[in-house]
Amino acid sequence: MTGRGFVLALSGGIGGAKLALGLCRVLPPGALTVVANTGDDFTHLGLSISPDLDTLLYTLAGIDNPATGWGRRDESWTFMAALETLGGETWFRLGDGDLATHVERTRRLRAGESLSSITDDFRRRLGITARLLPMSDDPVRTRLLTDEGWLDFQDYFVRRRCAPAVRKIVFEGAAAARPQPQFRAALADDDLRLVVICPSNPLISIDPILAVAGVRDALKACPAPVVAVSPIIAGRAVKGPTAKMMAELGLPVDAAAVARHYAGLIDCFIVDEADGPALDGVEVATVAARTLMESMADRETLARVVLNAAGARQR
Ligand code: FO1
Repeated sequence: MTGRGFVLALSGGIGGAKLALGLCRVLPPGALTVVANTGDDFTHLGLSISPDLDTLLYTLAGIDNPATGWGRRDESWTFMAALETLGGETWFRLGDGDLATHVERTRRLRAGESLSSITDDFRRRLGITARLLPMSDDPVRTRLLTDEGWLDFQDYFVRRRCAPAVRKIVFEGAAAARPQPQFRAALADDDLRLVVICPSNPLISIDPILAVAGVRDALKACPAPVVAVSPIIAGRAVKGPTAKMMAELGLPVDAAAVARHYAGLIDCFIVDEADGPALDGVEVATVAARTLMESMADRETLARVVLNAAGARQR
């Protein structure tokens, strides 16, 4: 990647945030825009909580909890302990510092400010040089039909620890949701050099973004190459329920199934060395690389692989 232009990354969850950080560190300031899934968002204890936006805010600001990938590092838990004594709901863990994010976001949303505007202010205050956008300022809520009936996303993911078997996933509100304006504009911007689909769970982190009205078509019409990174390595997900969900939905649990899931949207697929480069039944160009991101160097190296793959495949 040389010269002017910017990169757009679609991300949700922990894995996506790791690559977003790698991209942020190898690109010039202001050359990265990250679009976050908001299908995980929910109202809890009267607070508007946006987990994937917060995972990106904390990760890009270097204040994320390295053990969990969500919430802040060096947290204290006085609020949770006090809530427990009062019989409040403590299944969704809110650290004292993280609580400030939810309280301030809720206050500003109630005052009529958009999620985008609040997010942009938060990222600037945290010293983040990348632009961070919610996929939409309209509400979209992921819900799952399981063998225990319909569950809201955080109920399924946190309270039930992904145990119920998933039969169907829906994104309530997505068809009526408008893409965040700068996100929509970026996809048609001549300065856009690359779109990266980060190694997030395709079913619950990327699909909600693609389900927002007009996004899939805008991505197909996008002049820039679209490169996706596989979240599956040698048949297993690095973290979270991706593999379990794919199996429950009847998908083969391998990188090729992810490439097919993105068929028609991507120009290049980055797979782990354990799986690639040849993927049976997959037409799209594939590049094999180390996709497990343990160190900061791993994050930056994978980011460079993604940028180079795009350079090699200008539409
Ligand atoms: N994930 C958990 O597994 N347990 C939690 O208690 C938890 C709390 C939490 C608080 C704030 C936040 O931004 C994220 C939090 N997450 C928690 C992760 C959350 O469930 C996200 O939706 C996942 O990271 C998937 O994107």
